[in-house]
Amino acid sequence: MEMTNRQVARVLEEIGQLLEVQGENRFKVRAYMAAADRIGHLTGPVGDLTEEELEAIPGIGRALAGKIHQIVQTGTCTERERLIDATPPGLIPLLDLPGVGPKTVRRLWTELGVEDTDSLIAAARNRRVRALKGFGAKKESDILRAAETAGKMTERMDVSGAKRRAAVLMAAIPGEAWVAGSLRRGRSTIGDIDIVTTAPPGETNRALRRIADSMIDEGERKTSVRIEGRRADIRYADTAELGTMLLYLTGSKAFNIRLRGIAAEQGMRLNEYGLLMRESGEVRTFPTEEGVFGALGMVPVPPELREDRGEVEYALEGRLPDLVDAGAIRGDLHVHSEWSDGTLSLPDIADEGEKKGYEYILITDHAAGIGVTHGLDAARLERQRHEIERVNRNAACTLLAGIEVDILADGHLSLPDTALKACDLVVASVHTAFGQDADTMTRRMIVAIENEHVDIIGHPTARLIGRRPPTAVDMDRIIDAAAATGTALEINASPARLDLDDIYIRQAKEQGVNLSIGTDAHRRSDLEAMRYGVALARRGWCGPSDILNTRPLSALLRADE
Ligand code: DGT
Ligand code: CA
Ligand code: CA
Ligand code: ZN
Repeated sequence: MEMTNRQVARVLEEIGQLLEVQGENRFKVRAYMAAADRIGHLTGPVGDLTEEELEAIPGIGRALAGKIHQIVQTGTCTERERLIDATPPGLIPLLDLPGVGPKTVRRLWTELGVEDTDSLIAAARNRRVRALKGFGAKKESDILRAAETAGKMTERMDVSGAKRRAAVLMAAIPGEAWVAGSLRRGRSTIGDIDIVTTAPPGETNRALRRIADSMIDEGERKTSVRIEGRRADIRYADTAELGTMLLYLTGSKAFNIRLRGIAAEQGMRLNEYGLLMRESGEVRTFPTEEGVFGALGMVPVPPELREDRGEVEYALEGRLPDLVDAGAIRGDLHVHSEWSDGTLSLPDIADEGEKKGYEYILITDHAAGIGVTHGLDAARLERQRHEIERVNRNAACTLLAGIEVDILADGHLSLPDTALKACDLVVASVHTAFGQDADTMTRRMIVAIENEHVDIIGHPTARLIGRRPPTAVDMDRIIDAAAATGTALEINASPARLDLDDIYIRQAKEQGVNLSIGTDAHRRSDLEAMRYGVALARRGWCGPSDILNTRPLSALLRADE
């Protein structure tokens, strides 16, 4: 497996951080950080360089060249392994907490004996962190909040991890199986995996025993397993009862309760095995969900809507909203190339777009700004536009020249208006100063929304599932401002983000705000995330006309005028 320059740079950066946690020589720390930067900026693959050629790079000496060579070959090096061995494993995740760097981790460890998230939370609650020189009560409460959020957030899986585990289970089950629960409803995070199957329980349990980490509970009606550290519930159903079983296990709980109420009003009792007619005592069973909905006098409710947020009333009246589906998507509006921190070349992206049957892909590399290495300045952006024009001459999928510009802490953008004006579409996003209070963050983003060159606000809350909480932004005000200016809000489809929440998507849609779905792809496989974004749009009750990237190219660009 070939390591990308970016991956090699990450390993070097990690070594630098671990050296700092270990309190080692700061020149050595700096040498690794500088080497990471150099490797990140190389034009060709680092794997093509010999040790001698590596050594010829300024700032990379013989010892470092040897280590880089080792990293390219094996993904790690003895120095990194030594550091990992010397560092309590619970300390390493602390490096990812917002506002906590290697220096802080070192001091928490050596001065307070903190070794993991739990001991950090305990130290902060006991007011021991503020006692450290230079820390104080404010920093202590920031750290406590970050540590508590991180702990809570890792309790749920992101959808890609859930899909991967579900696929392993489905492949092992000797018969037909269907995903149910929150995963089927397209939620952005998943508590546990739910699967319904008509396969024989005995044989299935034996098969599951072979692939699961452990069996939590094993039976003829249902079995629970642990797979890759997470829980999955497998429910056995007869084909004749599959409709009510799938309906029950898909939920949500609130939707199920409503449905039972509807049944009760009509003199019936609904459970996972069928529909009991109270008067006659007859039990009707249903092989499909459609049959159950029909018997209740409802049109079938798509899984993404099943939250008891008004969909039941609509379904009883037979007029559910027309929801966007994957087939209506004509392009991706957020893709990074190797011009910034992505791995794909522009021709690669055009090829991928063609394979997907897309009409267009908006190239949105990072603009130069705080915290982004490789960001494009105005000159490189212009060069990229020429390259895009060249690629477009023989591409079936049109590349659009866009940019992902940073919304700086005061709302100004990290590129001048003249550079933005030349873009087909501009995505503006927050990538720094995440900790601003609600009012500052909201005003900051409204300045960007009101900028006439900004077309789309990228990942509006900047959350990273399981890793960084949403900013304090007041989404009501953002939606109002987007509605007033005609600026679109992004539904970021990356499973790491899935940013906006469905309730805000629906609110934006209801206020006439356009939504754009972008994968934020940095590598080939990331482009597959579009379906998660579509599921989220459906959860926000969006139809095709609410989504910018269902428009044909000409209409999309007209929206920019
Ligand atoms: P999760 O796992 O937290 O992401 O969310 P779900 O919706 O997958 O919830 P889960 O796994 O606890 O249960 C799966 C489905 O089973 C749920 O969507 C509806 C149904 N269910 C679970 N508990 C109850 C309950 O107490 N009452 C009713 N009516 N249905 C329930
Ligand atoms: Ca579940
Ligand atoms: Ca469950
Ligand atoms: Zn971004």
